[in-house]
Amino acid sequence: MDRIKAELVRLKFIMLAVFFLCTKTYIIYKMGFRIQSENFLQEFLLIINPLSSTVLLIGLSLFLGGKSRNIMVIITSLLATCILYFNLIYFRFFSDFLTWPVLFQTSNAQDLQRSITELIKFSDVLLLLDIVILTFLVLKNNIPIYARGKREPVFLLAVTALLFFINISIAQLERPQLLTRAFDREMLVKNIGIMNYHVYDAFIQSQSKAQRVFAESSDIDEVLRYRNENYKEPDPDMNGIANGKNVIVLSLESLQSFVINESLNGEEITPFLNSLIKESYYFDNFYHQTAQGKTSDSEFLVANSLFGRDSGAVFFTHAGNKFNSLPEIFNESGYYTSVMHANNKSFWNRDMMYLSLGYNKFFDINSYDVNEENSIGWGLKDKDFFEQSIDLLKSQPEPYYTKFITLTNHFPFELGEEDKLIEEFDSNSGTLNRYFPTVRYMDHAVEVFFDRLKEEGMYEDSIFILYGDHYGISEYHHRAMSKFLGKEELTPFDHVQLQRVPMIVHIPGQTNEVNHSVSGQIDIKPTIMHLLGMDTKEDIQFGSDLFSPDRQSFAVLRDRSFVTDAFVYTKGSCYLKTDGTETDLENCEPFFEKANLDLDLSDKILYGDLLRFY
Ligand code: GP9
Ligand code: MN
Repeated sequence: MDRIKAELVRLKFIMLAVFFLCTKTYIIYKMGFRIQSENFLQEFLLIINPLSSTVLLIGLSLFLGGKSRNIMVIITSLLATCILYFNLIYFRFFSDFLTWPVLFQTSNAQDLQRSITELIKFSDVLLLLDIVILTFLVLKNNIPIYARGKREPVFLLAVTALLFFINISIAQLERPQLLTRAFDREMLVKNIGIMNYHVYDAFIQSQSKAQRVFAESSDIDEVLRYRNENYKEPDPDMNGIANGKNVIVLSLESLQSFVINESLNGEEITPFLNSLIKESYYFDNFYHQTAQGKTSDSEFLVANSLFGRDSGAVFFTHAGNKFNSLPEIFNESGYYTSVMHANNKSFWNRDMMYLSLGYNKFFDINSYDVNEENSIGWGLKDKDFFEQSIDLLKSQPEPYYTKFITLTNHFPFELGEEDKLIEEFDSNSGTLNRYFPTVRYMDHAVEVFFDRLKEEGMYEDSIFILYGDHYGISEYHHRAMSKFLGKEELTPFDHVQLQRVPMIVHIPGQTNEVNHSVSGQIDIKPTIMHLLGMDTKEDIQFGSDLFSPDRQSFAVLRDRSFVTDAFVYTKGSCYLKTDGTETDLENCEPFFEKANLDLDLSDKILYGDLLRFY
């Protein structure tokens, strides 16, 4: 007991500095970054999350003895304060946290320079208060000088590890998959703290850097050969059919195909989409090909006809790559390109990635009037989102390519009573039960959008691409899902079939056609390009035009499952497409090569940043 007491006395100065820095970090969280919490646990995390990194940083002084130890405490406090302050200045301008790539991006820095005087406040001097006190104490010789303790460094590392473990466990409770999905910088800062976030960011960035360094320009030759072999001529009747028209893309949150043309308690689930399909080209064997990056993966697939990563989110890891994206191609053809989505711009690192993809403008949450009344769940309700978007759409020069991303039909599928147009389902899964009314609501919101476009005379001159971004109901809800589908149980085959999402191409004045060929999000880019009469021969892409007469009916999912006209391959087994019975693996084998080459070559481009050589 006495030894512990003695040790604590020895550590008094260091503990004081830790206390100061943690308090300062918390104050900056609340007053600078204006981080809000929704419950006690989140607030608690906010208070404790600076601890592990602060103890480690200030504790570095334990490796020294004598006078230098106290000086080191002051230096590390100052260093941490600088990091916090850079973030604060950056935040005041961009409402976002620093990332390593941003530090080396000169364009951002120039933006900052111009307004640096506005970003610095006189009261910021207060951030140095602790440093002043610590320095004063040392100068006044109030702090005893100790020799280096042998065991202290080990003790330091153990305490840091323990504190970090406690932090991460609580964070994992609050935000499952926090680190693997890494969707939002604010979320990361809220959960693991700003310093740990910087370390995590450095790790993610270095991972992708390594492969890039070793890539050579000749690496792209194999990809070019593969692309040439797989190029498909467009359908002459469809090629250029939408030339010069505005292109409106709707990314429909968590919409899966199993609700299309179906009803619940005698009520249609998607009456508007069902009627739209009757005047559109509808693809009913179309698959999402996303993984952990969810919406952002689907955006990546659509923009590049390249696959996202099998883990993590390409929007975070490869935002610095060179792409030949759809928005860029549209820009070159004289189009104005934009995204409308009423969420924080940093979510999924969109603000950074959209710069790389070349969008002219991102209408994020700040372009919308969002308040308590018009929000639910993740934010602005879809109907209000579309209504408010009309004026934004009008403000754009024509022709434009604009993508809308809806939000209401997002897990956990919350909806106010007044917006419930159909009843919930009745199963053991609240998630699945609530899914139907939110899908129905989104369907209604899209209807309102179309009505408004017609009223404003903006409908005729546009073509529309609507697709589901990814699944909304995960495997976890299979029991409930089997009840809805009227099946005894769901097999891996059924699971793959549930990865189908609606894909609709609506060209005003064109008649209806249902296309059963197997396809996926990777095919959207060449399809749009050909509809606009753009040449895809020179473009590196892994999909093919959905209208092309000789396209191969095929889709590979990101987990390497694949689907052909006759077979479904998943989890090492081959199934007959007709009835889902398991069949000889030999039947699926001829397609292994294509499935693997599609994914592997696409990955090669991504990890090697090979398009910079093209
Ligand atoms: C958030 C929205 C939802 O902006 O795109 O993201 P998700 O969780 O579906 O990937
Ligand atoms: Mn989504």
